[in-house]
Parts: sequence; structure tokens; C-alpha cells
Amino acid sequence: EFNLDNIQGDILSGLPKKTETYIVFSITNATKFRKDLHNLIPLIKTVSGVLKDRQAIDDHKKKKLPGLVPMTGVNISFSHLGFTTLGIDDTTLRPVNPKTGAVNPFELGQKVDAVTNLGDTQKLNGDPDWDEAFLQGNIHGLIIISGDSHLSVNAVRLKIEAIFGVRTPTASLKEVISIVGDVRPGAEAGHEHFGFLDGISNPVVTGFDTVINPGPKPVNPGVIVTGHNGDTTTRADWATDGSFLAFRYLFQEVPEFNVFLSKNPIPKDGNGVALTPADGSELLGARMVGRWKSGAPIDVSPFKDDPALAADATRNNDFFFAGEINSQLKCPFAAHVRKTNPRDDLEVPPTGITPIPVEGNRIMRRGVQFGPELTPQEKATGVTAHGRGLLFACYQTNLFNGFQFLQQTWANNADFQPFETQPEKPGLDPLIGQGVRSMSGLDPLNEQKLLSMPQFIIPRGGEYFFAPSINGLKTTIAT
Ligand code: N7H
Repeated sequence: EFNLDNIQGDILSGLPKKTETYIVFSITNATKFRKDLHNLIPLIKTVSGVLKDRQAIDDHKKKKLPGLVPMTGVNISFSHLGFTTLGIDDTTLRPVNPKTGAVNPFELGQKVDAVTNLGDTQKLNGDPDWDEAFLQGNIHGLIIISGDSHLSVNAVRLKIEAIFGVRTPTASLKEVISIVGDVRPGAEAGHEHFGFLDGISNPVVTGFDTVINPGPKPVNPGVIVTGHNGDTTTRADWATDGSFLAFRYLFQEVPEFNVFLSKNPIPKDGNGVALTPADGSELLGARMVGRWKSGAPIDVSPFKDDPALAADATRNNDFFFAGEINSQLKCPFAAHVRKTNPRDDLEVPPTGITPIPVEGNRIMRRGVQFGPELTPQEKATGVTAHGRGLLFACYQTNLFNGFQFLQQTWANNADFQPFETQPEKPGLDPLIGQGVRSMSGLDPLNEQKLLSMPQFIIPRGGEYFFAPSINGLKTTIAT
């Protein structure tokens, strides 16, 4: 039922990438921008385009050819301020919250949302403590260029700059900031900077995904793509087949995270077996995330890593915290993956409590790492000297239920999950939770013990964007 030629590729299939450049832009001449945009549209990679690329990558691997298939992909999205600047009515992109009447995060903009709802640190002037580039109030859109190498991405970037006359007197677009993200090298490919394999659990989308591995049930197409079954808002025609992109510029304090792990090793595993300090630190990290660095879920393999489990797509997402509503033995309530996708904690609550479906809260995570590997000096001192982290990007059709909800109502909320009746509170998500940061359940034999921790992930910018369909770009946004 999806028209895969009409939907931008990153949304449903993820642009293939070794590297990605995020160009956050401001529109300097709206009339000219809308004309120039026509020339960008042929460069945009749709879902069909990505599927073809993946086929080419598979063929290349089968033939055991050396190197990577040269390929690039471009996607574009706009902020509310961007649509306003272009004179485009985006009313159907920003309904108020039907339950609370709250202003839509897309309309609010992330700079305001950050301090009102997301819990980002605030400066004296009321702005979030972000990089200057994200505070100037001129962010109109985002262009993502993905590719196999810096060389091929930069070539596309030059093409795009030429289309909009960037750095010429007739420029219609100005770059506010551009950030290069890179998949980590060698064996760390696919792992984020703390060392954990990422990108394992994303929603399976009905009507799109053909391979359905055991795990959380598939979501309706409209949870991720506007205008489809499951999208709760009636949209203007041009606003269908799109998706909202929550972008966050997240810095990770990796040496400090490692120091914290080594200072707080878990003494014994859940069976009472004494652990070496190194194993105890490894277990602590796994219990903060809910997965081992390999990607193996601790709900399945709680006290010992299991790389074979991690590598098996039919088993590595097949867990539900089933029957563990009151137990942190295998997985802490506040572990990152339990906070951000509580599975049976909400969907199969104790008798007498109405189940709460989590389908509407699922998000499609993309994004890429940025910054260098740890230097010997950083390893020795335990102090960050070079900025690194995650260009966090996730797609959904409802920002209230998606990104904003996960951050505000789950990660930052010490009382969530709500149905456990143990004496201890879960505490905050140890990775992304903002506020008074502590959590229980890290020591499997002393679940009530609270451990306080510094902030390891620091937001330095971001915005909410809408990635329109090809049709929307052609008929309504370009002129
Ligand atoms: Fe998270 N990490 O490195 O530890 N995340 N995350 N995330 N995250 C996940 O299951 C990480 C962030 C979600 O369905 C894994 O694919 C880091 C934000 C959700 O089971 C790892 C950062 C938000 C899931 C990380 C970061 C989320 C998830 C396990 C920032 C939303 C899937 C791998 C620097 C507000 C849950 C996997 C499920 C998984 C890490 C940010 C949400 C390893 C480093 C801001 C929904």
C-alpha cells in the first residue's frame, strides 16, 4: 500500500551509509529557494532507491568484490519556521495535543521544547545550554547526505551548494552548521561511542517489512508515515507520505562513562557468583543499557554476554520482560531499552490493570556517530578532550507520543514504569535521563540500592523537522 517512489528513503529503510553529512540550513531567499528546490528533487533518494542500493550492496558482497559500492543519498526536511519562511501552510502538521491542548512540539520548535519539556540544562537567559548555531532562531531545514566515503558525499554537497548558489550573491540557502558523522572503524562499526551495538530494535512496519523476526509486534504504517492507518491526524494531501524527524545533537562523555563503570563494578551476579572487577564493570554497563556491548539482550542472557545470541536476528529482539513487572533481577526497570520500549511492562500488566499499547510510542531510529575515537590521552586521564557522540535522528508521525514522550514521560521520570509495586523507584534512564540522575536495580542482588551518576550524554542542539513526500516537494514546496 505504500508508494515507495514517493517516500524519502531514510524514513522506512535507512539511507545506506559509512558517513553522513547533516547540513542544517537557513533560507535566505524564499522565492528563489522554491525554484531552486526543483533541481534538488532528482537527487533525493526514495525508499525504492534505497532498496535498489541494498540489492547492489548484496550483489557486491556475493561476488566477494573488494571495497564498497560507490553510492550516495540525499534527503531533505523542513522545520515549522522553514515552512513559515516559505509561506507554506503547515497547519495539518501541528495539531495540538487532543488530551492536554499542549502546543505541538513541531510548532514549538526544539529550542523551546528543550527547556520546557525535555529537561535540557538552561542558561541564565532562558535558552538551553546548546551550541550557538542552534540558538539563533534561523533553522529552516536539514539536508542529509549519506554515502560510502567522504569523497562521494563531498561531491554531492558541492552539487547541492551549486543548486542553491551557496556563497554567491544570489544564494537562496545558507548553511547554519554542517556536521559530519561517521560509522566507527573496524570491529566497532555499528557500535555507538560507549561501545554498544546500536540499531537492533526498530519497529517492523506493516505493509513494508517482509522479514518479520520474533520480537515486538509490527506497528501500523501510520505510526511512521503520515496519512496511513495509524496516523491519528488528518493531513493536507501534500503532507501525506512524510514523517517527522526529531534531530538531537548529542555529545557523549565516553572516558567519564568508562571511569564510572570501573569505579562501580557489580560485586556478584544474580546467581551469587563473585565477579572480577572487569566483569562487574561490564555487567554494570550492560544493566544500564539493557544489552551487552555485543547487542545480546540481558533479559535473555542476564549475567553473561552471548555473542551468538547477539548476532542471531531471530533471537536478539525476542524478549518482553515477561512476568518481570516486579523484578529487576534480569533487567533494571530503568535500563535504557526497558525505559524506551517497555514491552510487556505496559502491554501485559498485572491482572486488573488495563493494558497500555506501546505501538504509538515506537520510533524509527536512524542517526550516526560523530567525532574521533578515544585518544590515548583521554583513556589515560578519563576526561573528554574531543567532542564525540551521536547525531540522533528518529522518525514518527506523532511527536507528542514519539520522541517527546520517550524523553519526558519515560526517560526523565523516576517513577516509570508505573505498575511495579516494589519499594524502590526505577529512577531515570541512565543514558538519556535528565534531572536528578539515579537509578535502582543495577545490583541484581540488591535491587533497592540507588546509584547516582553524572550526565554522560549532553544535548548541544537539535530541531524538529518534517520530511515531506516527493509529491509534496514537487506540488507544494517547490514552485
Ligand atoms: Fe537509545 N546506547 O548507546 O546505549 N539505544 N541511545 N535512544 N534507544 C538503544 O536496541 C543510545 C536515545 C531508544 O526497542 C540501544 O537497537 C545512545 C534517545 C529506543 O528495545 C543502544 C544514545 C532516545 C531504543 C542505545 C541514545 C533513544 C534504543 C540498544 C545517545 C529517545 C530501542 C540497541 C547518545 C528519546 C528500544 C537497539 C527497544 C536502543 C544507545 C539516545 C531511544 C545501545 C548512545 C535520545 C526506542
